[in-house]
Amino acid sequence: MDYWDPFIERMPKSELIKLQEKKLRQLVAYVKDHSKIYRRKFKETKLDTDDIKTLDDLHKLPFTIKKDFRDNYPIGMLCVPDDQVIRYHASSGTTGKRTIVGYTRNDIHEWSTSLARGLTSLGVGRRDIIQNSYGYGLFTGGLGFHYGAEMVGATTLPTGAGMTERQLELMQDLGTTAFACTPSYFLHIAEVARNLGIDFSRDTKLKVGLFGAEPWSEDMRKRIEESTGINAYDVFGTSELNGPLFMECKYKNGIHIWADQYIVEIINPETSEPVSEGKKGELVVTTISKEAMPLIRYKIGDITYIDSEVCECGRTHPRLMRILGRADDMLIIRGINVFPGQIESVLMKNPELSENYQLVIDREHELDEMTIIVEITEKFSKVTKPRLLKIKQDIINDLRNVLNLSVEVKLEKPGSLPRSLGKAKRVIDNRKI
Ligand code: DLL
Repeated sequence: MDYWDPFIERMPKSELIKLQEKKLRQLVAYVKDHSKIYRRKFKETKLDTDDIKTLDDLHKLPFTIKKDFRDNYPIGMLCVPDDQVIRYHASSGTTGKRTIVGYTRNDIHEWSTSLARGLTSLGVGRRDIIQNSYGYGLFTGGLGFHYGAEMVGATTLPTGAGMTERQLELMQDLGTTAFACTPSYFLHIAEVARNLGIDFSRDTKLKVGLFGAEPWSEDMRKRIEESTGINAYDVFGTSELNGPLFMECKYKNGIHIWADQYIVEIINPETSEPVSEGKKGELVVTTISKEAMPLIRYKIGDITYIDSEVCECGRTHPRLMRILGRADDMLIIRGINVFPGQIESVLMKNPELSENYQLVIDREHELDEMTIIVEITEKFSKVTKPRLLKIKQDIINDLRNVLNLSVEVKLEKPGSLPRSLGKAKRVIDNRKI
């Protein structure tokens, strides 16, 4: 097993905690000195910063939320003078005003190091060619992966998003071994490849997919791996914490967080109280290595759970189990909590159904109606009407069992739903609430 930094990655837990505690104390002193916003937050919560000594004191610190970025737009969250900032990225702002994140030279180094550790943990290194199809520009996916890939000495092919046929041509011409993009865009690439008669195992050297930036299920992974013969790994991150940061190792048993750089907590999204290890809740992260825009107890909004057991690969840092959805993505349909991921899991168990689906929610006569539109795969597109009716009824029954909810299902021809180059838009909520 290769490690990027064996000393840190296999550090005994007790030492790792000591390191986190030391860096936490430094962080609290740093933001007190460098940030008006945190000074104000500490004052409002009557926090005596000398009281923050160990991880047990973490809960005394105030949360940071996306609104803090928005209220202090564009760069009020900066803790360094402008001349120390060497880059800005911004989130797309689809759910409100965009957030701008600044980076010092050291922040870029730490960020690239997180990715270098992850890439090494899943076996990608200097002999690999990484085709990076995450969007370059303000989105963190492109440049984030680019720097991480260069750090491990891989050859980077910075194609960015889109131009699918060109992606496939370059993949074959240059012998791409690892492909980085959203899982939904990779499904689109795989579909175009099929239509062009390209077989990944026969015609390409592709071995690894580095997929993230949007939720995807274990069943989706199975689909991708079985249909293309590659190993699909989950990558997690968010722009406020730098960008893509953490990934699964070869064992695909959770996403390795780097505890010397980030402290993670899981809280109950309703009460904000910590939940016990292994229980689902909202992810909260404190950055203990960032300079330009460090964050204390940042509520990311994603729902997941943590496993702190040492991984089979020997790494001692905690692992995020799959991201189950966002606290604010949870749909409430006729009073029932529904995560889109639960629906995806049911759909993906049916070999007749493709990975292209959309959930449309309407409100008719004060009642929520959810329609699931899903494409039939090319292979099954010629099945008889009675068979189609049977498939549809089976999905309705399975969803009723899983969600406790009756939904409408529409089966569509292959190619009828829009495809995405980046994050897929799966949910269309037409309710005016
Ligand atoms: O999506 C950073 C990124 C780029 C991650 C490339 C991975 C790969 P944002 O645009 O700020 O940053 O979106 C962050 O996307 O809070 C999650 O809700 C979602 N997300 C990211 N990765 C995953 C994943 C980038 N592996 C938001 N599974 C996060 C599920 C994910 N959701």
